[in-house]
Amino acid sequence: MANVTVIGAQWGDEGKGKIVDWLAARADVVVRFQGGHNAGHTLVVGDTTYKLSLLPSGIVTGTLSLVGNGVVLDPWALRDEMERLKAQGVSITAENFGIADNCPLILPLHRDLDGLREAAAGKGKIGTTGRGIGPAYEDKVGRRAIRVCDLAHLDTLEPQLDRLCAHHDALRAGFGEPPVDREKLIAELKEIAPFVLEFAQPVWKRLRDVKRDGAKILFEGAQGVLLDVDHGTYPFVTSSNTVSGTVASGSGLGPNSAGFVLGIVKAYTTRVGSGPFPTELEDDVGQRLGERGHEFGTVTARKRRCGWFDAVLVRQSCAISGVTGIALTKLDVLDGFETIRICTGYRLRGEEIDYLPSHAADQAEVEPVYEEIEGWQGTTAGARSWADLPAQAIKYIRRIEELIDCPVASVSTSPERDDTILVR
Ligand code: 2SA
Ligand code: MG
Repeated sequence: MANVTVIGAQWGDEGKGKIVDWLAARADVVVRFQGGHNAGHTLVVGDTTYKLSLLPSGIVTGTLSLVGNGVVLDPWALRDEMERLKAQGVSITAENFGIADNCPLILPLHRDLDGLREAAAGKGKIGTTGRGIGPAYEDKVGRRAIRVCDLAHLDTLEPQLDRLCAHHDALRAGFGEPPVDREKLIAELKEIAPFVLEFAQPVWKRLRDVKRDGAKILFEGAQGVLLDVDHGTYPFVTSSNTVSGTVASGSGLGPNSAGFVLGIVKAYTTRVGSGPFPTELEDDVGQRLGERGHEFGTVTARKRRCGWFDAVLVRQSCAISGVTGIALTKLDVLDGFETIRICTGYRLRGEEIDYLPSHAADQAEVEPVYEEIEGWQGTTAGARSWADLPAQAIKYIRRIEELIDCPVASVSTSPERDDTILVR
């Protein structure tokens, strides 16, 4: 196996966890390069279910796991997650886990701001995970962030804290909130610093060295391309770049390290939070997809919105992320539908278009153009080879492949690790 980059090609929750787990067992290093603990990966290994938010999936199998600089890190949430996993018997040490020392921190004040804004936004809210992700990235690009390496220099942090707090105090005042409690913040940072510093290192350098030794690297993306801050359904997006290109800037290895870009694609479409969703079904078909697919968020347990497969969106995601092949997941959820619809294009004010336009109002207004195919009566659940699939299911997969202009590399037919069909 060469290096592999795994990204979601829809709005997240495409079933990356299962695929990443499978690949992690074959990699020497697993790297997170964007996002934070807003991600949620569920790994089912034997009888045990592991729920990961920030830790790279390799941690469960003891594979070297690194958090790159493109991530925003909440050290308290990390400590809780590590304690939970350790209680499940997972070993996490400075040998198998590392954090980039130039990684910005998510502080309690970021979570406060995330919550205050969402509460004030009413109907216009983004539907964030409430983890402080957006405000933390804002402070990073605003050059005000406290980073992991600052934890080793807490005695000289005053000028940085002045700038950070001045900014946040002004924002908080707008919500009628008291200023940041600086003494409390410093005390919290002092308390957490030794825990973080045990794992802190220049991750770019560690990666350079393992690359030199021929290590196989798995880059583990979070969320999905349609939540990318540039290419997604802005402003209803997360605050990081979720596309494959972020592998380079978010870890400190060049763009030629991405390797095989595997786009994870669900056989239908889901989204959590607000924002446009052209193929959304608010009827009993949508209800049925949600129930059969257990469509609830790993992190926040929120109910996901469901709809038919949207080939326009996936085609766009694959192009933007340079996807080499896709892993199609949750095909079994479509078992037993009499007819299945695929969105092949949009109609916008009477005109047919073959892409998602950039403006939010246009995105909200596009109407899907559907093609209908006959469903299959047999079951695909648990299928492990092409021969196990009903002919109509194969037809559905082949049609998707054609419409998205990208080959299908694998098909997943249940949450079980082995219920996977490798296509080539
Ligand atoms: P944020 O918190 O600022 O990143 O939220 C902004 C938007 O990004 C969406 N978002 C997600 N969508 C799907 N899955 C995500 N991760 C968890 C999971 C979600 C969960 O994998 O299950 O448990 O609820 C994720 N993270 C962010 C979010 O819904 C907003 O639309
Ligand atoms: Mg998820």
